[in-house]
Amino acid sequence: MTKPTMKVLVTGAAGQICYSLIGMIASGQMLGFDQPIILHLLEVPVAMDALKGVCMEITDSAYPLVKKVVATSDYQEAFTDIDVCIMVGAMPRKDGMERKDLLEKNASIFKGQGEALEKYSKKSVKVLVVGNPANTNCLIAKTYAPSIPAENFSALTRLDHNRAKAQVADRLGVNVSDVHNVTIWGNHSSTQYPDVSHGYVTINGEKKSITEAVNDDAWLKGDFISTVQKRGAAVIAARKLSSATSAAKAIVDHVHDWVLGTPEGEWVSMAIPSDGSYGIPEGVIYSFPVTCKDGVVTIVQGLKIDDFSRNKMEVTDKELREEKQLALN
Ligand SMILES: NC(=O)c1ccc[n+]([C@@H]2O[C@H](COP(=O)([O-])OP(=O)(O)OC[C@H]3O[C@@H](n4cnc5c(N)ncnc54)[C@H](O)[C@@H]3O)[C@@H](O)[C@H]2O)c1
Ligand SMILES: *C1O[C@H](CO)[C@@H](O)[C@H](O)[C@H]1NC(C)=O
Ligand SMILES: *[C@@H]1O[C@H](CO)[C@@H](O)[C@H](O)[C@H]1NC(C)=O
Ligand SMILES: *[C@@H]1O[C@H](CO)[C@@H](O)[C@H](O)[C@H]1NC(C)=O
Ligand SMILES: *[C@@H]1O[C@H](CO)[C@@H](O)[C@H](O)[C@H]1NC(C)=O
Ligand SMILES: CC(=O)N[C@H]1CO[C@H](CO)[C@@H](O)[C@@H]1O
Repeated sequence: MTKPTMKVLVTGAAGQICYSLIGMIASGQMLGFDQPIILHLLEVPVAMDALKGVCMEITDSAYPLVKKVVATSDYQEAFTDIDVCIMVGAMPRKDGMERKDLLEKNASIFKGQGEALEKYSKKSVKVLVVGNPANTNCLIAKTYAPSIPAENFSALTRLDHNRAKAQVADRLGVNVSDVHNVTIWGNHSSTQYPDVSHGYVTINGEKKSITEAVNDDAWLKGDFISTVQKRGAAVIAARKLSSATSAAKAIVDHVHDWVLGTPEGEWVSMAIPSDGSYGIPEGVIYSFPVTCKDGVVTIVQGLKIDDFSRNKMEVTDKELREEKQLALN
């Protein structure tokens, strides 16, 4: 029995993240190795030649799960009947560029694409916004697609989540898959709060809190947090281009867990419309610890928040609210 085909739209498909991403999706890493897909690839008209090259490479890779590829710069063609929408297309942040500049220039992209979601897509479409400023772009797209449930919009903080896990694993010399329940709170920016206070590691089959295993509070409250917060900038400084292959991997992880479920005993971080949990008022797209089952995202409840965490969670919330004002004006 083959599963019904799923339609996946990727925007910014000729860009550098998508150059890593499309192959991962086409091979089945994102939606399952038994899930046939139709790829919709959206680009701006000037990038259509480059996109043609990408399409040739998809053909040449001979992916058994790819039933069809639609490469287009037309919103109707791109957004019609899609099941998953991955919005990567935007202007990447360059060395020294302020996010404010990006915001003004690119809010209009997400307004137009939100309207296209509203008009052409299935109401059950799952939307992931990656293009920066991701949280606020997601809010804009959601605003212009009012008939799609808010629960089906999200922005990417999984890259930050993965970075936090990797830093802890490296510090402890353990497998990254033995690090669990770290949280990214807030905005995908340098004010995000990577929080390991509820996390645990499995060492020789035994669970231990990360705080206890690391046993270095100064590092956990200092260099660890700032390394994760500033990792994106560090990659840009080194590569002169923003993170691409790690962003692609994070996108695949995010959508995989959203559609197919988070593993038992584990939560992940997703930026989603706040429902008031943890005192973060509604109205912003904020990253929370979540579990997913049958396509439904649930915020992990009841975590104790100490003063150190509370303060950091509020800083990032305040910033998102300011940005929301700016964006919606
Ligand atoms: N949330 C995260 O964790 C995270 C991580 C890394 C990068 N990013 C962001 O992802 C975005 C893409 O990064 P990249 O390195 O692939 O950039 P890139 O410049 O290589 O590619 C972006 C592509 O988007 C296309 N594009 C622009 N406007 C478009 C539109 N209206 N419709 C369709 N396509 C459009 C461009 O033509 C370009 O090919 C950037 O905004 C970057 O800051 C986010
Ligand atoms: C979050 O915070 C910054 C403020 O420095 C804002 O400008 C930025 O665009 C936001 N980031 C995202 C990804 O939304
Ligand atoms: C979100 O989308 C899924 C399918 O992708 C759908 O089953 C679900 O009903 C949607 N969520 C809500 C709250 O409607
Ligand atoms: C890391 O963990 C994964 C999953 O448990 C396992 O498959 C892999 O072999 C481990 N790798 C190492 C180097 O221990
Ligand atoms: C980790 O998160 C999962 C999902 O919320 C939860 O079931 C589990 O109890 C958590 N583990 C620990 C040790 O807190
Ligand atoms: C639609 C839109 O305004 N896009 C802009 C996004 O930002 C880049 C970089 O400044 C501009 O080139 C785009 O025109």
